[in-house]
Amino acid sequence: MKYSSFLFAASAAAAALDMQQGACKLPSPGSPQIRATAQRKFYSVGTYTLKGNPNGAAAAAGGSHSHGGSGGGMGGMMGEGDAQSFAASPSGSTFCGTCTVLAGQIKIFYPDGSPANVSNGIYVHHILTNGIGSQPAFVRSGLGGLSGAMGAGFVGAGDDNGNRPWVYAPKDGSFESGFQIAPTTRFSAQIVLVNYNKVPKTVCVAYDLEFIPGHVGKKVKSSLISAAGMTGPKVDRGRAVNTTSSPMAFSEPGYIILAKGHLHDGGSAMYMRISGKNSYSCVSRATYGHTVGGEGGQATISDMSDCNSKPWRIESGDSMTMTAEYDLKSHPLRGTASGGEAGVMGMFRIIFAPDKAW
Ligand SMILES: *[C@@H]1O[C@H](CO)[C@@H](O)[C@H](O)[C@H]1NC(C)=O
Ligand SMILES: *[C@@H]1O[C@H](CO)[C@@H](O)[C@H](O)[C@H]1NC(C)=O
Ligand SMILES: [Cu+2]
Repeated sequence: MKYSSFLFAASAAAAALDMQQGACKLPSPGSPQIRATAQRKFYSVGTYTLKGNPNGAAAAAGGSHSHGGSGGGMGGMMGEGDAQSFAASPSGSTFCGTCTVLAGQIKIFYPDGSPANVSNGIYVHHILTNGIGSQPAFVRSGLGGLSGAMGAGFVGAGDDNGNRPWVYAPKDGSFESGFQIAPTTRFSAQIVLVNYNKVPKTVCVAYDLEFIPGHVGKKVKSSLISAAGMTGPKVDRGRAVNTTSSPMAFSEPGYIILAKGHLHDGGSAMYMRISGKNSYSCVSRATYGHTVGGEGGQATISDMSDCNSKPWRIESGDSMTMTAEYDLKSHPLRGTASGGEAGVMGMFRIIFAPDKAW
């Protein structure tokens, strides 16, 4: 579809929308993926209206690249000029009450229940949902850990990682574990979206959760750990470059259930290596595919592979090193709707099931 007709169709659809809150038709989720006996449901945290963007998707296709390539670091986290931020404060009773979440994924819908996504101009910059209340760190990550600053990371989505569920229990069934919540558990959600449409859009943010009622198995910890401290990885316009962390030691024994890289556009892969009593490696590779505004737009990351085929045994003192690889020759930084370039990040989301209850 040509861009002009895309916009015409989009504005006709928007005219028919009214801005009522909380009204979203949610499709029924599929069957459970981790345990056949689990339940699966959609829970909405709210309806959000995004302002129209004067430059539309043209900005994503050809940003003016006005700022340098030294890496925007945390700018990418907190939002560039084009991102619109909302805060939500769901509690356990917004979700499944007293339950153990085995897997979760955020899905965004228009009020009629159709998916809002990058093809129709809605780009998920970040949705981070953190438990309020501290989660003792399982890795001594120094500055690179957001784990210290935030509670346990619940289901989230990033530029790249909305397409696969976060998994809190081993798929191979070797033990039971999950993200345990209670009705009074409080969360703080930061919802950062970009609207590449010229017209306002209303979307509904829903959590697709697979869970078991009650508390079962090991209570997981979930942290986002950076390969490049708070400043973000290096980038170079002319070639692919790696940024490698210093070694970070695990501070308690347990199992890694899931490791999944988080990159922004421009990134090609995240590498993790663990050595000590145990040794593992994980490559989480970016696939580019989706385009902003449909055909002909700039390619953005459509998938990050993850490592979760079986749990990895970890002993206290095992050491982890991470590398973030950015390749701007193959993939430009995301063009922001205000004509600039988006910042970069290089992190791993780690879901850890400690031996010791906490
Ligand atoms: C976006 O949703 C539409 C359905 O409304 C679908 O056809 C399209 O493939 C989706 N695009 C992406 C990138 O998921
Ligand atoms: C980055 O490091 C990984 C893992 O060691 C390696 O496979 C890759 O080739 C490196 N890339 C560059 C650009 O050096
Ligand atoms: Cu990010």
